[in-house]
Amino acid sequence: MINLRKNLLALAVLFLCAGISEAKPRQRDTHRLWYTQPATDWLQALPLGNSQLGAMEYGGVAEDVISLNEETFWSGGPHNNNSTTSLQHLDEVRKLIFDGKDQEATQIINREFVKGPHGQRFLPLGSLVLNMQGVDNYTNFERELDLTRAVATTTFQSNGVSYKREVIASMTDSVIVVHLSASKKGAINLKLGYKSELPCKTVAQNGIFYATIDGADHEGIKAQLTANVAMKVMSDAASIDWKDEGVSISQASDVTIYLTAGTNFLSYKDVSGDGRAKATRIISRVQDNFSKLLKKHIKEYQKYYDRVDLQLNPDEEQPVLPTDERLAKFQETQDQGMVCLMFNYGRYLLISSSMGKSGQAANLQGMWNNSLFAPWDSKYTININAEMNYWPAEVCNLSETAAPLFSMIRDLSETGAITAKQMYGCGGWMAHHNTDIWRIAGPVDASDWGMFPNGGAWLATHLWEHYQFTQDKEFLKEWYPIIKGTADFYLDYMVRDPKSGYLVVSPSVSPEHGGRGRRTPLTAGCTMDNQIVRDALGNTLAAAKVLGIDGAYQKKLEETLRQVPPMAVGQYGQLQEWIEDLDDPNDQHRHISHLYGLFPSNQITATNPKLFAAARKTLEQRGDQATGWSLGWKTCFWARLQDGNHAYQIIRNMLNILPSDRSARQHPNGRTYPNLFDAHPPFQIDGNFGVTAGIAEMLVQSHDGKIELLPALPDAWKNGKVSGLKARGGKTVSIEWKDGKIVKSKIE
Ligand code: FUC
Repeated sequence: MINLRKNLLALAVLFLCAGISEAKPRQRDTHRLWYTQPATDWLQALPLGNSQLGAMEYGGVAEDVISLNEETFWSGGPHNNNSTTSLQHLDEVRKLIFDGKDQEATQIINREFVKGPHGQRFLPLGSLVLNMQGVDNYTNFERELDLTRAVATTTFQSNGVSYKREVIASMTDSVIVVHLSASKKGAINLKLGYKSELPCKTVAQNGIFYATIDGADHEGIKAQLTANVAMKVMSDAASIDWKDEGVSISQASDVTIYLTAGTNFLSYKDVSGDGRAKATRIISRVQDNFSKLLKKHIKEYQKYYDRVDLQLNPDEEQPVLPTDERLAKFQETQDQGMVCLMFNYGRYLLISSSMGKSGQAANLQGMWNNSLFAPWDSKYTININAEMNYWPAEVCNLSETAAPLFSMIRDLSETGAITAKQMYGCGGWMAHHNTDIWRIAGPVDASDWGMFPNGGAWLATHLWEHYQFTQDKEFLKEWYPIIKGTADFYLDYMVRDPKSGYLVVSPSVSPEHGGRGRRTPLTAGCTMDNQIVRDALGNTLAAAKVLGIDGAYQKKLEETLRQVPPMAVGQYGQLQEWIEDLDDPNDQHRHISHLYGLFPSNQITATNPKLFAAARKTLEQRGDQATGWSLGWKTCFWARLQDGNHAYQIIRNMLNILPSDRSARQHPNGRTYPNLFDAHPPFQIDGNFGVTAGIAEMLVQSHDGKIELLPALPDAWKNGKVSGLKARGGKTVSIEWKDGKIVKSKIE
């Protein structure tokens, strides 16, 4: 490791020295995905989004498809999934767990606690289909996604005419905009249509084309949402023919298509909105021509994207290859521009899928889904995945993108208060391992996954982190009751373990994983429980201190914290996942929940060498392969262990192509699709966000009371610079290094 120790010990105060030199012109292909063929499936298409509307652009020639999403279009309607019988069985279940009868307890939970429904589905909106005449034979095809401007562009030539198609999800005007232009006057002859796998009616009225798409019933919950798409066209065409089945545009050289959508969703408990009126209002309001809209969009987008700049080995020659070929060769080339591209893509995806207080948080697929039945319903798994989505938010200087997450937390603090009271007789609020747009807080699926009572408290740690990074006291004041609500829940929910005498969370599971000799994951006081409790109570305590309130309550928190089981090192030198030493050193399960204390929390740091070494042993035992999201987490873990080379090895394992066609079978370790979406497989966006956070974490850390620069720099990142990353305490960090040694740095 290049000069690691020296860099490690670098304290903030030591680096208030020289400023960073002017950044070189951007390395273009660290900010651009490009291809020489149209996409033949969805995992080759390129994502665009303005948080409310999402689009996947295929870049077809004679036929192009733009697959669409609207963030509030989900199956079902307002409901909850709280059991009314769990409370009367709670004591019995706890006793059975303490007596080692986890199987009997599991049966009761499956019968009395997990009653369903098990979460609703995020639905596809349908697709805009563009059929262009006279371009069957084409040359010089290229399509790209420019991350510096959030624009997808397709260009080709046909019959001596140059055609260009640009697509944006406008960040300022709530519309998807498709702009087509041709070098020859009148060369564009185009038909626009709409298709959806859900029941859909289209109609043309007063120069607006509408599609009305029915929602879906799911698990006995009736569809209460309808989506409305509205589209209009501005063009120099000789004629535009509006028909209910589509729009025909003849002899144009310039066409701008504006498309928006709305549903009747207003909140998790209110579906009395009018999606058609909303869509009509938005589409009627947009009057700007493409170049004006584009300018506004780019300006708004760059406010966020331009905050951070990362360059790794910038003087190294980079392969000039289409992105899919470049990715396929990465194991050989180890071209670090590809790592930068992945990092930039993560920032792009977060800006595109998560903005605005009234927006929806990024779900398992961000906001891009073309399937009627998306994997895991494309909902929110809150025993790791939804949290991982937001790991880059603060450190990558994109605090604003967390606003939709905070709105979801606020909703859950309401629905989860009912769950806490009704299901467990507790105050405060809680949520289990899954939720959806209706903010269900009860357990789903079955005890093995569902009986995780810590989803709400884990989410709420993001509120405290936001304060840590921004030092915004007003924010802390506003959100304190919700942070405190998670502590209130544990104060009531925890019970005394008759064996150890500690206060433990019960019933619980260490996410989706059981220990040796146990037949089910059901348990009490597992390591992750205790770590999350320490954060929930500890963050509440720290917040109360900052705000100077709740003196007596602070004492109670302190007393309780002393009674939470400490972390333990087991027989194989590993950090124990459970209160008993049940780990199997050959087990390579994807969830490494007990290392929550290492990342995202800060309970295991180099200042405690015993736990630090045990965490390392656990990671070694779990190996370097995993599902996409688990690799994202492992990158963060190795970064926190300050082992840059190992963190980089995990990034390499992630940057392993998984083709989206049949040849996928030959790539069992493929973890990144041709469009750079992360592969669990299937596609899950959390891995994209996890690795983005991990790369940032390799460069700057601030979780242990100091700012560390280049704490986990791998040998492969010999030279480089980064600017604009954030550290706790409201600091902005820039670093430049050569031969692994810092040459310039700035902390503002
Ligand atoms: C958790 C994980 C799975 C998957 C799902 C969405 O259940 O264990 O691997 O990522 O969430």
